[in-house]
Formats: sequence, C-alpha cells, structure tokens
Amino acid sequence: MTDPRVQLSEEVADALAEGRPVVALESTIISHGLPRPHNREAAAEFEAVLRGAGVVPATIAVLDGVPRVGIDEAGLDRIAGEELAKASVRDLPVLAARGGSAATTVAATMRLAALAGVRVFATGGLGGVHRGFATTFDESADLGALAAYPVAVVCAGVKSVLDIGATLERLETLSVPVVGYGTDEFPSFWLPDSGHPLDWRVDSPEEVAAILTAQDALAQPGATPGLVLANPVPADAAWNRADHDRVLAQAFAAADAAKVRGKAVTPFLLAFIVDASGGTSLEVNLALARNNVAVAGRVATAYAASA
Ligand code: PSU
Ligand code: MN
Repeated sequence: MTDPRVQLSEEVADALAEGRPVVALESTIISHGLPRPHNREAAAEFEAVLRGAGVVPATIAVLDGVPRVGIDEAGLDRIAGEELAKASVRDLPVLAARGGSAATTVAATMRLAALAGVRVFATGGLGGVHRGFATTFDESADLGALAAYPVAVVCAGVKSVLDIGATLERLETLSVPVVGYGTDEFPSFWLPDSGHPLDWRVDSPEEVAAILTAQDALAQPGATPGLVLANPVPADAAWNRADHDRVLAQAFAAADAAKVRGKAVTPFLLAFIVDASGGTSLEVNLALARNNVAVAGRVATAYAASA
C-alpha cells in the first residue's frame, strides 16, 4: 500500500509553515466540469491568477494512491488529460489503499485541505440538493463536508439545475455560514441572482478574514464547519437570463423525453446545456471560476495578514 497520508508540495508546505497565503483548488472542475482542452488552460490560469497575487496555489487530487495538496505541471496534465474517476470523501480510503487516482469533489477537496491546514478554497459551483430529492434522497456530500471541515469555499452558488431553496435550507440545518460577497442574494452559478435572499453580506476580503478568525476562536475541536462565500459571476460575464431560462427548460424536457434517471441526470443536463447554449454556458463557467479564484486569493491574503 502507498502511504495514505496527505502529501503537501514543497511550495505549499513552506507557505503554510511561514504563514503565507495558500488557496486550495478543486480537481473535479478540471477533469469533469470543463471540456478539453479548455480544462488544462483553466488549471494553469487559476494557478497563475493566484501566483500573480502572491498566493500559493494548492490544487488537490489523488494520484497513484497519494492524496496530494499542491500538484506539479505533470500532475495537472494527468488531471486534465486522463479519464479520472470523481472521488468524494468516502472514496479517499479506497483509492489510497489501492493506489488509485481520482479528481476530488468539493467535499473531498475540503477534507484534504483541512488535513493540510489550508483555510480558503476556490471552486466554480457547489454540489447541493437535487430536484426530486424527496423521492431520490440525492444530496451532494459537499453539504456534509461543509458542516464538518473548517474550510471557506468561494463559489458562485449552485447551478439552477439543483433545488436552490432546499440546498440553502440544508446549509442552515447544518449550521454552515452562507455569506454573500458584494450581494444580498444567493447567486445561481451562470446568473448573479436566484431570488433567494441571504442573511449576511460582506464587501471586502478583510470582512471575510475577520469572520474566519472569529470562527477559529469559536471553534469546537472536531466540530467546526466551513463557510460558503457566495460570489456572483461578474455582471458583464453573466448569462442572459432569457437564454438561460430557455436552454434550461429545453434541457429538462430533453432529459425527460430520453427517460434519463438518477445520477445520470446532472451530466446529461450539463452536456445538453453546453451544447444548446452554443458554448456560452462554458464561457460563463470559466469567467465565474476565474473570479472565484481571484477573490479567494484576496481572502487568503487578508486572513494571513490578520493572523
Ligand atoms: N458544480 C459545478 N461543476 C462541477 C461540480 C459541481 O458547477 O464540476 C462538481 C464538484 O466537484 C462538486 C461535485 O463537488 O460536482 C458534486 O457532485 P455530487 O453531486 O455527485 O456530490
Ligand atoms: Mn448525488
């Protein structure tokens, strides 16, 4: 068996030891969320955005049984180029024992970031409660991870293919703080709004850092949740609402007509949406992810400065 312990890149280990800012990056968005070759370019761009701001990127994945926090160029090539499995938290021990490789979801990325001591994480969108959950019980393990690991996740909300209201209810039940970054409303991935108001809004990275510091001070060992920093897609990069609504309605109708069920529904819908939008949904996806990475860099910098 390979060593199942988390392996930090030298760069990440040094930065953490010296109290310099580090931002965790998810690998499932690279391997499953974005098509080739855009995915490899995006992986490089996210890291470059952070480095340009003096922040150390820690892309997270499991390679040959080793959970890695901070991945080199060859590792990024593998994540973008290979047909990797998608691993959530429950898959980590099996992969480690078998020497397997996988991209990590938000949940698994949070777990490994927490083990490494990385406090801030950027992704595109969170997993959540699926439409029809009352009969399928389909709810992403991302929500349970947010309740369990002290990592702040900068995201553009959840995709409107999920049940946004139910997702927010579950986050409340799980005692996960949800804070709008420059917004009073929860964003819905491709759109900056969703009709769901938020209780808390911040307008600067320093305000987020203050909340994280307070969360650390109030921490109960083994029971400290993460935080959702809901960062809307910039207005000039958002999808047009009418096109969004039209394409989503077409996607749901097509899934129904093709009798797609269960866990095949989301991949079907997302592929349909990229296609039917003529690539617009992909451009919006890249823009919001880039923006989340930039904001996460500023938050990690403010948090490191306040420590
Ligand atoms: N949302 C996106 N793109 C993604 C995902 C979510 O807009 O690629 C991925 C993330 O890795 C997230 C995972 O953690 O899907 C949730 O999957 P599941 O519902 O199977 O837990
Ligand atoms: Mn699921």
